[in-house]
Amino acid sequence: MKLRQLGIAAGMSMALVAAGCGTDNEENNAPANDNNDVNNNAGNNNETEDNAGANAGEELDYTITGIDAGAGIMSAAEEALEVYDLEDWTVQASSDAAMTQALGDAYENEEPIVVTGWTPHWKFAAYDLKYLEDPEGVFGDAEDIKTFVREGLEDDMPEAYTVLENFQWSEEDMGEIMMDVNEGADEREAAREWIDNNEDLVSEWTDGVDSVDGEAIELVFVAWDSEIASTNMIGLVLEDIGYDVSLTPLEATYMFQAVAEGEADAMVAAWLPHTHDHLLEQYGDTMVDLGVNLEGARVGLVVPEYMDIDSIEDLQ
Ligand code: PBE
Repeated sequence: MKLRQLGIAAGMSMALVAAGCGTDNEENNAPANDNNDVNNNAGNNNETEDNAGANAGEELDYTITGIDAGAGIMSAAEEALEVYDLEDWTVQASSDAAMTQALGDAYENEEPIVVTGWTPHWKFAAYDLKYLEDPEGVFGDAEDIKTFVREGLEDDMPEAYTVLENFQWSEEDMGEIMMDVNEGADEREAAREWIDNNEDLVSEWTDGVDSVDGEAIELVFVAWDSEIASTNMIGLVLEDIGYDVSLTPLEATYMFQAVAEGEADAMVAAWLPHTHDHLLEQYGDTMVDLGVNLEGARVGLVVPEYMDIDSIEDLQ
C-alpha cells in the first residue's frame, strides 16, 4: 500500500518545552500578604489550594503535553479546553514517545506536567500518576479496544479471520509487553516472550485453525505504545500459523481508511465507543467489526500524584 507513516515523529520539541518550563518560582519567598502581583513578572506565587491550577498553568505555560495530532485523545483534549473554559491553554502535539519523555523528565524533577494519557500504558507502572477528574465526561467512560478487518477477509483468509475474531486479552497482558519494551526489549522479542508465557490463551485463539503457506497479510496500527504491543503480538501469532505478516505504522485516520478501503487487512487498535467514534462514523460502513480485544481501557488528562490538582476544573 502507498499510505505513508504520518504524524508520529512530529515534535521532539515537547521534551524541550517541559524541560524549559521554569519552576524556580518555588524558591521565591514573597511575603504571604503580597498578593497584588507587583513583582510577579516571573510568574511566582504562593502555592495555595485555591490557585494550584493557575500556578500549574503558569509553570506549564498553559500547555498540555499531547501526542500525535491524529489521536482521538487530542480532539478530546481540545474539546475539554472548550468545555472547561480553559481558553488560556493549548494542547501541544508531539508523539507518544515525546510525551513519555517529557513526562519522565518532569517526574524526575517533581515538576508539574499535564499529559494526554491512557490505560493500558506502562507509564502508570513506572510513575505515580492520576487521571484528572472529568465531571463533564468529555473523555467518556471506560473504553474497549476493538478489532476491525477489511471486507472479504473472511473468504480470502479464513484462518486469519478466525484468529483475529478470537483474539481477546487483558490490560495486564498488554501491560507486560509494554513494560518490557519500555525497559529496552525489542518489540518483537517482548511479544514473543509474552506468547511463550501464555500458550494456553494463545491456543484458544488458534484452536482448530489450519496452517497457511506464506500468504501475505498486512496489519496497520499507530505507534502508540499500547498498539505497538498488541499489533506485534497478534502479528507473531499469525506468523506462527504460516502468514507472511507486515506491520505498517500509520496515522490514526489512515489506519481506519486503509482497512475500510481494503488496502490493509486488519487492525486491532480501534478505541471505542468514544475515542475513535469520529473515525468509525467515517469508515465503519466498509469495515468488518470483529469485536472487543481488550476491555476496560481509559483515556483522559493525566498528571503526577505530587501535583495538588485533582480535576480538569482545577486547571481554570
Ligand atoms: N490513544 C491510545 C489513542 C487510542 C489508543 C488513547 C492514544 C487515541 O487517542 O486515539
